[in-house]
Amino acid sequence: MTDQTKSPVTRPIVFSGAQPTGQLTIGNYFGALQHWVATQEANDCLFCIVDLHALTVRQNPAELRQRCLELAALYLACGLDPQRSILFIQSHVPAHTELAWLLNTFTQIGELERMTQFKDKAQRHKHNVNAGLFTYPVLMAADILLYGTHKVPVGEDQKQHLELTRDVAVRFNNLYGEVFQIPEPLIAAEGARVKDLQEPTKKMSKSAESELARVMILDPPKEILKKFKKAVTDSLAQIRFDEAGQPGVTNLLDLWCVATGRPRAEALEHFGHNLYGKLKVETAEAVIAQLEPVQQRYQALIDDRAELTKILEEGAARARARAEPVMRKTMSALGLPLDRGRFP
Ligand code: ATP
Ligand code: LTN
Repeated sequence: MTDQTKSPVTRPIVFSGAQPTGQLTIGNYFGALQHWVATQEANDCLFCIVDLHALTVRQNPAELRQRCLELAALYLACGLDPQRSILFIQSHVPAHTELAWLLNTFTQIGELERMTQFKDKAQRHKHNVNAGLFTYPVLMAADILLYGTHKVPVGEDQKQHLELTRDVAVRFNNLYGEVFQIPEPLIAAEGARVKDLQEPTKKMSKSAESELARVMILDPPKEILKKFKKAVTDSLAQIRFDEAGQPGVTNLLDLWCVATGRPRAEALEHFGHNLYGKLKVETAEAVIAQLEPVQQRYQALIDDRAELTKILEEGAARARARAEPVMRKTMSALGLPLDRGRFP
């Protein structure tokens, strides 16, 4: 039996999400979205727009609403297919926050204090270190565990959150029996850690201060070329993979590999003893070529608000139904009453 002919029930369940906190970068694309598209073939996938996570940093309400739609259009433009996968907005499925509350009581403060994303964000948003920022990983654990997820395709930066999710699920199961499926992270060998073009020791982030630091999926080709030409490298004048000694050059080489689909050895052969100019320009060209079809599809999709809304509403209805069995099992395990109307 081929994967396509297997029923959704027997295919592994995949869950992932991105925050509608701004335009997505090529880090999000090569680290996550590109892999999500590929996983649709053989898996039963749910892809979420995690608007509740975005609230951990202050958002403008009208912009947040618009960004959810833009992110939905981008999901579709990248190739996520609402016929095959469930695409939805997190806040449309109340079970995410319900389960998050229950899981809060199985998560230790010390565990959350160790999360590097919390430490980074608390540092960057000193005036608003809210409790939601602190318990962000618990809501993420709820997202994942709610659907009996087997695999979670994410970038390297999310590995620690996945480990916490697993720890919480194992802890719960040890106390109450096999309620949660223990999920595995799916972190690609390439593209999982795209670096900031100006400070190549840091991950490329949507919210980086300098615009030159990040390349957006929807940046016009001219912009992309400009940003790559200004990328920080070094003065060693040698092309090699050396993350510690030459992070800028290594990042460009890795991006060239991921955008062309060619292996590292070929990159070294191709760029040989050239100066960095060729590396910058050709990496930009490879990235532009990858993004061009996505950009074209996006323009056609973003104006059709009615269609986007319909896809998201249908996705949410399917997700709500899918979330119910785990929610029931969890409540039952904890001794919570099951007759509260929503669960006949
Ligand atoms: P923010 O910068 O606002 O915190 P983010 O881009 O880190 O946002 P998400 O939008 O939630 O966060 O990320 C969606 C996916 O993109 C996640 O799977 C994440 O691991 C991946 N990702 C984000 N940045 C990179 C990067 N630089 N390289 C590879 N993958 C990344
Ligand atoms: N925290 C993730 C986004 C996210 C997520 C998830 C990813 C929220 N819930 C569930 C995978 C599975 C981030 O990338 N910042």
